[in-house]
Amino acid sequence: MTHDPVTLDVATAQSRRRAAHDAPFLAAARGDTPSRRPVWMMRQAGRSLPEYREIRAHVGMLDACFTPDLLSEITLQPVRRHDADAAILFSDIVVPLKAAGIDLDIVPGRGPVVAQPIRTREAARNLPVVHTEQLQPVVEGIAGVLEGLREDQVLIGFAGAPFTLASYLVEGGPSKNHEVTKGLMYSQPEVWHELMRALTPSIIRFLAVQAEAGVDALQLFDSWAGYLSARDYREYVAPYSRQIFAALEPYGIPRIHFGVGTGELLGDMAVVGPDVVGVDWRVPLDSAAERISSALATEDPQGSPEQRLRTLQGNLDPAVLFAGPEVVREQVQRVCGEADRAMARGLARGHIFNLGHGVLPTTDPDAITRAFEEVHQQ
Ligand code: 1CP
Repeated sequence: MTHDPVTLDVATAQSRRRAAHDAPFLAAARGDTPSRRPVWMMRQAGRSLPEYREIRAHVGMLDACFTPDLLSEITLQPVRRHDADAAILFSDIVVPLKAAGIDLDIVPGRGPVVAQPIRTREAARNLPVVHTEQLQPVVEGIAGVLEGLREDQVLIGFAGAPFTLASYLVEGGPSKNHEVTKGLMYSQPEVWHELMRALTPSIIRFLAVQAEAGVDALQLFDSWAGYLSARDYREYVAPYSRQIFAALEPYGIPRIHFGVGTGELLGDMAVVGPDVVGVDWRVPLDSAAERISSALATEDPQGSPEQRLRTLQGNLDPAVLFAGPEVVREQVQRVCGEADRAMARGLARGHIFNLGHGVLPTTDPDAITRAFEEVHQQ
């Protein structure tokens, strides 16, 4: 199957966007000085919150993702509770696949499970591409979130990157080592590239739909890219992620890229086109900034020093939130200090505080609120 290029409606996106120009998140993403240090946390919406568990007691995960009122309410819960500078849309990386008609479910305690794993060229070629109309509940949910946010708070839309999505499709569900996926990638590269080519337009469309519904920023999650060597990342993944970032550029909103355990890939993930690079907790932010700026310099030797600067996002270890207020305070200060050092050394242009991966389900919500307060004092 050949895929039509995704056409963008930049004017609609601009008309839907609120005047959140001075929002701390946007200032930090651009490299301006924010009025306070912005903070949000991956998986801030979800099981750590009793108000979320109450809603989810009566409704399945995917049903919640396709019910506009519920998805706006769940998205706003952590923003209200923790005074977050950004909301992340309550959805899931498999939502565009489900919307396109792929038979999958999100199984409690496990994650996305796909009824018929995609392992052949034919299956890859026949993968449906999502249409805008199939994502209408997401568009309506976004409108509800935007109504509930203050002007200085932003909404982040997101999608899973091709490698991470492919892993669920090829394995058939969550995987520890991603061996079926990598086995296919190495043994049948033509099938792999067919699958990447089939997924890329759906990812672009899912992100474009969110941009045109008015989100203020977009994050591409390549959660499991850290399982790849840099060489394999460049050959099998980077071209598609690069295509996605390039396609979104006309919207002019910050584009964030993040993966777990990607210390060795930070430079490669930075050169495919994000404005903000998410860093997991294993690499101090100042070391991360060195890796990012040196990769950008190598990629574009003629570029100006400013062109080598990205905003850092991260990177408190989510487990620190279990260690009590004193440790949280110290560790928040350490992370902010590392980010400030990177900026002072001219290696980064801004800092958006986050965890180094998602909030763990058993985290005490009050510990999260205290961490937000601590960041705002930095
Ligand atoms: O019953 C439940 O509450 C299910 C748990 C859950 C939640 C809360 C899943 C199943 N998805 C989500 C929401 C979700 N997923 C959000 C929005 C909420 C927020 O961040 O505040 C986001 C951004 C995601 C993205 C997502 N889903 C990623 C990328 C981010 C990451 O954490 O790395 C991935 C890898 C998934 C797959 C997925 N969905 C759900 C689970 C448990 C998993 C991971 C499964 C695995 O370990 O492979």
